[in-house]
Amino acid sequence: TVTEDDAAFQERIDDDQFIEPKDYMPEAYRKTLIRQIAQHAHSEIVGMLPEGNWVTRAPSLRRKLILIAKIQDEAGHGLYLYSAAETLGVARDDLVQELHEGKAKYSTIFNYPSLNWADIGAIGWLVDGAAITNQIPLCRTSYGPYARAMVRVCKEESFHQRQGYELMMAMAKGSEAQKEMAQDALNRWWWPSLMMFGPPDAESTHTAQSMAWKIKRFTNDELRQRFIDATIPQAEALGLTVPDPDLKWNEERGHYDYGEIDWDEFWAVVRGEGICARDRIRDRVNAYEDGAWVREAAEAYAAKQNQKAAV
Ligand code: FAQ
Repeated sequence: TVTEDDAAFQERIDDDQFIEPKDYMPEAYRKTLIRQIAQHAHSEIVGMLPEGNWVTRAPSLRRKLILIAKIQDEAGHGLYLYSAAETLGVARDDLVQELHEGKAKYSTIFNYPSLNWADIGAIGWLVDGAAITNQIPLCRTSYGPYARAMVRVCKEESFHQRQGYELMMAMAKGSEAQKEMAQDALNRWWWPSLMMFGPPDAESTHTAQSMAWKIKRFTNDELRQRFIDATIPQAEALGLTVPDPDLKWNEERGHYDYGEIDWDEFWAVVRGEGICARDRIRDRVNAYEDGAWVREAAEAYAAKQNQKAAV
């Protein structure tokens, strides 16, 4: 049954108004947002790991500086997102604990290994490219704190995408061996990047309701197509080959047709069977435990400041 409150809420959504933390919202809307924002936050934090793998082996000081700055940005994104989730009445500590217990989802993409230096380029180009395609529309998602967090996140992701593409360009126009590394990275990251957009619309549990609530502004398949259409000319400019023999421009549709995505692989990675899944959680738990002294020091400092203020 739809209550009067629910009907008024839907009217506000239909009128493109933002919903703010203290406004009325249906419980299911709140739950969906907590789920999506928390998964998004976890993705940003776990997403630091594949790139962190290359910090000590970046080939020049310039590349190392760029990479460290990018990884630091991802940490910031995770923190804004946990804060946005907290406005819905959950505690960040609880969300983090669920991640560490292996109960929370994060993007499948971060369970693949980063094997050669060109992977850092491919991650920026493709993974950040896919992330922007998905997140630009989220700047107009119906929940105010999430939408506002996305504005800055998208600006930073655009820089990340550019640095990745510039790195790919250097590799693709470099020596024969560098070009091979670039092609190898594209071969391994292409399909997992397409999977970032989630299951096909027909199998997506949440899309219909999330579209009605304007949490999502486009469906998974719409955004996947938009990403493919934008990225193919970029691959051509690099002189690299996208590993999909069925990829073909469809004049009638005005879009690229593409081959079948391996959805069995996708669901296996969602279930936690990705190549790096265990390493990722172990690394996060270790980082959290190793950082305990920082949290304790911050708490001791805050207590001291409070004591001073009370005097
Ligand atoms: N991985 O009904 P739907 C980044 C799950 S970008 C894992 O379609 P929904 C930047 C889904 O949770 C990456 N699980 O779900 C960066 C649901 O399971 P549940 C993060 C997935 O929510 C770059 C079930 O399948 N971006 O981090 C995936 O309507 C470089 C059914 O799916 C975001 O999170 C997947 N790929 O649509 C950082 C963006 N796809 O919860 C470092 C915000 C689906 O029922 C380095 N999120 N599932 O148990 C979204 O836009 C949406 O949540 C979708 C999924 C589109 C991801």
